[in-house]
Amino acid sequence: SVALKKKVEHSIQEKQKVLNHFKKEHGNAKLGDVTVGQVIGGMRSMPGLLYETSKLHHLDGITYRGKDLYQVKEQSPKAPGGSEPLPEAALWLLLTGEFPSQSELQEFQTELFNRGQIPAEIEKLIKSFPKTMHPMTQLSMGVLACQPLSKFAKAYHDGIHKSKYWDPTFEDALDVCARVSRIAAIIFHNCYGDNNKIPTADPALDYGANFAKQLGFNDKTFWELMRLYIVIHADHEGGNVSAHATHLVGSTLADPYLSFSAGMNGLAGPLHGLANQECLKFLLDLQDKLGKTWTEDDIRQYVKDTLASGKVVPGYGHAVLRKTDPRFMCELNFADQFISKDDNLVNLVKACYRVIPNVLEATGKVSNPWPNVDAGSGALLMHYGLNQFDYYTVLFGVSRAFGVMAAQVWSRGLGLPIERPNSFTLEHLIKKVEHD
Ligand code: NMX
Ligand code: MLT
Repeated sequence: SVALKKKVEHSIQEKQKVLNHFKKEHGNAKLGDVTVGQVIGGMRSMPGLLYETSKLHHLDGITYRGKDLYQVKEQSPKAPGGSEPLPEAALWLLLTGEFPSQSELQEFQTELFNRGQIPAEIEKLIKSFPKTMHPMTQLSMGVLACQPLSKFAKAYHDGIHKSKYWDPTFEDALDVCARVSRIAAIIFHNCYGDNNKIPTADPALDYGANFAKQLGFNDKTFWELMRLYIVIHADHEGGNVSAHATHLVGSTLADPYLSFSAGMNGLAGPLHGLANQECLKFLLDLQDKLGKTWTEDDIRQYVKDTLASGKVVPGYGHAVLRKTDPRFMCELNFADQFISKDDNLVNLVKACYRVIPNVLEATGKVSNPWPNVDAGSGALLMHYGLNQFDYYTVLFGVSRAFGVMAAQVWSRGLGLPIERPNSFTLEHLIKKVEHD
């Protein structure tokens, strides 16, 4: 959309002035000290990144351009008759800081639909991936298969001036967001169905509905869930592994396809995105063991056994959050609004929420005993019959594209340099501390 590109260009120019002035005036201002514990401990809470699209607060959760998820849900344009925020409106918000008007939104929806087309030979390649390959591996490879379409890579090869990097990045970022749901739909049918019979996308539908439709789901409430799911998983500031991996790889001027694929490899780890698949498995194993008449005492014991066997309780804890993840609350609110009170799995999620934080707290070492987004998503998807839980992280990946790709447009717009922090051997670290 010409309007969107103009808005992005204008706000990048304005922000660039602020950044240049700020860097000149305050480039040497200190943000804090770095401790040995942080260097050894995965850089927890160490400031180190400029990331424009979202900011995480340890108690209030994520804000997209200053709006928390409840405000996003309330203020976002909705599908006709719907109550959930629209992913394409969230993408516009992440890129510009505001929601689109109704006419801007309609034009943008059509544009994304058109950008979502994938050339036949690339679709054929993605369809040839083995059924047994993990869907996240297929997602990463599917995105890479589209990399030859990169407009940034071509523009760079043709000698584009560095002040213009953001422009082909913007083009690629929108293409990646538009294409990723098509790639994901092909993967779904590769793994669990017949990839010669993928339902077609409908230009009259919004992004979330179209994605759900291509997966083979026609329940309108599931479409609402997909819209909400994509919006709440889209961004979680810059330090989480998928955003940081995308940002890091992008900082080399690798194009958005290469960088997003790298981010997806990080999302595929069980401590990050894959936790939602692990989480559902945890709940189903619990149901398998205890039947549907479990009690809170049963859950307590099951969690203690899990901890005693040296495993983490998936869906609980967070590196930054210190309270229940608002994304989990959005999931519970959705369940309360749309799912009947006798869904055993959803009730199990709620019972876990009553029981697990106390058990984790009692270990004395878990920094955040509260549920994160993964604790609830699987049970909602199961309710609508999406029970292929190997696939859940792909849904997360489709959503994460919206955040990390919008952020990449801004990173190139602000001219951020290649990332290159310092590392130490343990010996160097010990010597440095002893000599200081
Ligand atoms: N179950 C059991 N132990 C836990 C849990 C948990 N859910 N969360 C933290 N701990 C342990 C952690 O393993 C560590 O133990 P040790 O010292 O023996 O290595 C100790 O508590 C301190 O870790 P924290 O500082 O609380 O957590 P950290 O910031 O290192 O890690 C997570 C954050 C999210 C990786 C961690 O809480 C975890 O593994 N949770 C379960 C997996 C999960 O739900 N991941 C999804 C994250 C959200 N996402 O959307 O990606
Ligand atoms: C995320 O959404 O990326 C996760 O909650 C992990 C994180 O923020 O570290």
